[in-house]
Amino acid sequence: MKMTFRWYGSAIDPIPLKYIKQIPGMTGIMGMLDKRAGVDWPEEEIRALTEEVSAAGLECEVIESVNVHEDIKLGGGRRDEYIANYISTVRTLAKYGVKVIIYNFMPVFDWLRTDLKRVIPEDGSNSLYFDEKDLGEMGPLEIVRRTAEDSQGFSLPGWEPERLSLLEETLRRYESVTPDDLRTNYKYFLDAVIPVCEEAGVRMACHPDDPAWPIFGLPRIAHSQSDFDKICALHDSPANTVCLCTGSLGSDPANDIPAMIRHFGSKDRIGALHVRNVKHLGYRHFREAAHVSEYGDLDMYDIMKAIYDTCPDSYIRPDHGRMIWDEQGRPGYGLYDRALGAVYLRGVWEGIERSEKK
Ligand code: DNO
Repeated sequence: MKMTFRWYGSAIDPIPLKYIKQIPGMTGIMGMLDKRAGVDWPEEEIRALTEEVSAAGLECEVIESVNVHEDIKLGGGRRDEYIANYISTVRTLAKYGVKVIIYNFMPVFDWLRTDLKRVIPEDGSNSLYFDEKDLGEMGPLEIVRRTAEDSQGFSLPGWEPERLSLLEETLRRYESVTPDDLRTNYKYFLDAVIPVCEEAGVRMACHPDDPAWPIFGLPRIAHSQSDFDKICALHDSPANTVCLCTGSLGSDPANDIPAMIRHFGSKDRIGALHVRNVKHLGYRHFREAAHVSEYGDLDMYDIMKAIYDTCPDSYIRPDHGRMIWDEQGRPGYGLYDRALGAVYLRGVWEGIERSEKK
């Protein structure tokens, strides 16, 4: 298991690499460049990022949020141009030692919440919160406005302002798109990109829909085991993998997360994992929780054991968690609770490792 930490780059991440290095068990980061979807990431910036990370004694083998342009998802007129840029980015990342690229195929929105700092009454911390009822009342424009306001000036992954400025137009373009249409366009993308990944030694890892159901009537095709079976079958290759995000999939209590890890892990189809906990509050209603099993509804021992048994060499990162100790930071990406989460997960791992070796 390689324990990593999400890092946005020194220009926009308030957390210095040396703090990440000080978290016990940390081997590397899941890095990114803050780029619009569709852009070919400049080699100079990729080189600078990977050099900075390795100078800090950490690895940069996973890159996150190489976002897919809506034209690719919609099968629009300029998709070949955007796919060519994507392929060029894949090649450059591989050249600088990147082994896994995390992306998603969610129409319009990346992850979505109705409150970015809902106070947890039990301890006074706050965390990301979602209630489908509130979503219905707000509608897409209002949710974007509130998310921007609540993010307190921090950029949020997948919420690039340029893309959201086209929100109404993009929503209209999706009106007639069915899940099968989306899968057809997805296959077109994978058929072009995966052979390049195989040649370059990189794996693509698709992040699930978050939350794990359709929102605003948009087609969503990545929120259950059978969805990901279909995605893997669109272009069957060890380079076409799942980013198994326990919290995104776990927002739907019907998803059995340890079983899904075993299913995809035993087929070598997990490229990376995001590990976090959620507390179910009702129908399509949840909040994010401390990583520790008893504080949420996901069993972290069963999750880590499934990883240990089926894909023990995976890249993992603690995800989200709460904002604690009055930390002011990018919602979902505070330092403290993610660091506690990482060390807790490392502890669970140590326990499993020792008892298995007896
Ligand atoms: C949310 C993140 C996602 C993820 C992207 C990958 O907190 O896990 O934004 O990075 O979906 O493309």
